[in-house]
Formats: sequence, C-alpha cells, structure tokens
Amino acid sequence: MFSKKLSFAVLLSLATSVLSHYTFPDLLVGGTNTGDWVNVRKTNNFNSQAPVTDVTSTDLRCYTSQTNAKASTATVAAGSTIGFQADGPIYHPGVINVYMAKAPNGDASSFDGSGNVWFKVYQMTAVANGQTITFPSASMTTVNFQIPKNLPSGQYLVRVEQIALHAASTFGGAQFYISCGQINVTGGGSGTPGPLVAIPGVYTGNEPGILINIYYPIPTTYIQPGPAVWSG
Ligand SMILES: *[C@@H]1O[C@H](CO)[C@@H](O)[C@H](O)[C@H]1NC(C)=O
Ligand SMILES: [Cu+2]
Repeated sequence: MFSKKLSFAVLLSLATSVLSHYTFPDLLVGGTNTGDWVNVRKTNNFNSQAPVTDVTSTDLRCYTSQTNAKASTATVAAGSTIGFQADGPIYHPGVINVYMAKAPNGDASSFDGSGNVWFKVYQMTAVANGQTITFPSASMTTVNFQIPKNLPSGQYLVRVEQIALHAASTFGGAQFYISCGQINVTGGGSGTPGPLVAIPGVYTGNEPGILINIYYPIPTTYIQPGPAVWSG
C-alpha cells in the first residue's frame, strides 16, 4: 500500500515536471485580458511550451521562427500599467525582464525587432540575503509593469522573458520563456530610452545570473542579467 502510494507520488511529480513549462499568450490592458495570441505573437512553443535555451538564437527575440506570427496592436497610454499573463503558474524558480523596442517605421506588425533597439522597462530579480535565495516570480501567473510616462508615443514590441534557473548550473541550462506583444503607446513624452541592446546579443550565457547553481552552494548575491531598467 505504502509503496503503491509512493510510486504514484513519483509518477505524479514526473508528470508535473513535464507539464510545468508555460507560455505568455495574453496581454493585460487596463486590467483586461485581451485573449490568447491576440496582441501577442504566437510563439513556436504554443503547444509544447518548451523554452529557448540558446541565447544566440534569433528565437531568443520573439520565438516565432516557425509561426512567423504577427499580432494585432493594442493601444495603451504611456504611464499606464499593462501585463502579460502566462498559461499557468510561472512554476520554475527564475527571474523576469520586460524589454521594449520602437518600430522604426511606426508599424509594430512589420517590425522584426532586429538591431540595437531593445531597452528594459521592468525586472523582477531574485532575493539573496546571505542565507537563502528566493524567486518572487515563482508561482505567479501575471507580470505587470508600467509603460514609462516619458516614452515617446508610437508603436512598440514589448517582450517578456522569464529566465528559469533550476537547471542553470551548466552552460545552456537556463530556460527562457518568451513572448512579444505589439502595442501602440499614446500620450507619451520625449524621453530617450536606453541603454539599447540587441536580442539576441544581449546575453552570452556566461552571465553570473544565467550560468548559476541556485541550490548549492546557495548564492549569497544575484546579478540580474541585461541592462539597467529605463524608467523614464
Ligand atoms: C495608435 O494610436 C493613435 C493615437 O490614438 C491612433 O491614431 C492610431 O490609429 C493607433 N494605431 C493603432 C494601430 O492602433
Ligand atoms: Cu518547464
């Protein structure tokens, strides 16, 4: 009886670990979920939910090399809070970044996000206090952030990334869960967002916040990958 229960528990946990990947298919605008893959470009992993692990791949950008998806563009006010919603709990311990890039021709739908065009608008890092390291994003389902008030009006790609770190102790082990939304920012200002980075290009995979064993020895500090947040 006991061993039967035990093996069921083991099976259940294996099943859970297979099913526990996730995607970010939804945009939250004005507190409303606008639907799956409506304002977010449908990613290659819409079925498998499998992550990107090669930081040099073009799929690190929007993960749409197979779908070639475009989305419709949501209008949002500068200074307002929007978000991404995952299709399940953001299960793996890790950290979050949100980047934006302005469509140079004013049209987010036709913008591929190439070039030194991405700036960071939000991050949720790990908290290391010398004894423990914790990951505030773990088990959340939404990532909310503010569109900087001084951001110039216009159309942008907005890209969420959760970097899952449970297997990050070997090179290429960190898992990137990514998607790109399309937004039309209105009522903006005259700020100059930066620093600007290319995606891929922003990471080598050797960053101390990407190539890291989060279990042993327990890290006493954590360095968030990517540039500083531009808050306008
Ligand atoms: C973006 O917002 C501007 C200003 O409100 C509006 O004129 C334009 O039609 C919007 N474009 C899209 C694609 O929503
Ligand atoms: Cu997973």
